[in-house]
Amino acid sequence: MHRRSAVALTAAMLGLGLLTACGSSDAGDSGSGGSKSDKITLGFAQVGAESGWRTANTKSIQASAKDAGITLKFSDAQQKQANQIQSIRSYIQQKVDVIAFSPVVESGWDPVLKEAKDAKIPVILTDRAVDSKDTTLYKTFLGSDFVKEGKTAGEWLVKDSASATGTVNIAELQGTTGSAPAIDRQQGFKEAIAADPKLKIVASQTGDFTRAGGKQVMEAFLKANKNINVLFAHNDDMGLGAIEAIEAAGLTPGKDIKIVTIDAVKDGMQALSDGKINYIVECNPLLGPQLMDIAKKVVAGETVPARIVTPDQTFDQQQAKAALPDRKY
Ligand code: GZL
Repeated sequence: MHRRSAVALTAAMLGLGLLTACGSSDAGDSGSGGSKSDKITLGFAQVGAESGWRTANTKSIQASAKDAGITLKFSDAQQKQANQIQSIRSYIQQKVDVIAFSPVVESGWDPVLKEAKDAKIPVILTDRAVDSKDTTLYKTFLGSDFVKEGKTAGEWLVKDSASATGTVNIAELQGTTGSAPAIDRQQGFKEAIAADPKLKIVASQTGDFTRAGGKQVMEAFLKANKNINVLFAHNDDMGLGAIEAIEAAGLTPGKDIKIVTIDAVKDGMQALSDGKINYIVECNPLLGPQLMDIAKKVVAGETVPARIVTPDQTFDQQQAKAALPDRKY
């Protein structure tokens, strides 16, 4: 019998209380009596709450699970890989139906993903990727193309600097060291600015995707470099922190130092509208609906594409002004 119809038949029999599902977990099982409800239980191990983007991403996942009738077990790793690994192990012990997570860094996931595979629990990568060579360890990677985001930011700078005479000194605030978005955005940006030899990165350091990190590192950049012309921040939050440092140094963000960032969260879009940021490449955090759809398909044994790319757009000042009133995040 085809797997899908077997699953459908099992679900029907479960509904009639004719079967108790094997591997059911009593924790959080809202089913009545001995039979497990046919509700899917998804274990999600989130990176943390480091930025406006992450907050919006968490809200999207939580709201979408509710809308989809999926029981969500959720953990916040406070940007520590050990905490994410511990959460995934806990979900395996609880025998959830499916696991999803946004890997805080690319490396070091094979052992725990092999444990999930051995437990026959499918894994969905959301937002960020892992560098594992064994792609059977997860069903799909749902998220934006970070290399393209970095490239788009760099291409804007090449155009914007076309009429500049002399060297354009660039400071770069990198995201979390070892994370897919930091590695890929840096790569894409570097590839794009190679088109114009006057564009030079004179300072580059991680601000860990946080506002406080961006402010602290920008203060150090400004002390060490007297002539920074442009800031490329891997996310809005670090850019917003850098704006505080730039203003405290008596400079005008968006004019004395042009700023290009990635995410397009509301606070970033407001700064763009106010002229303190000059250009933003969006990275859409609202992955919840797609994640729930993928979770249902994966649990039903359906095949899903190995890579699902989230579409992004870009904003200049006028576009930010127009988009702000309806901005969902
Ligand atoms: C990108 C996401 C990044 C955001 C940051 O998909 O992983 O992490 O750009 C967030 O704001 O902290």
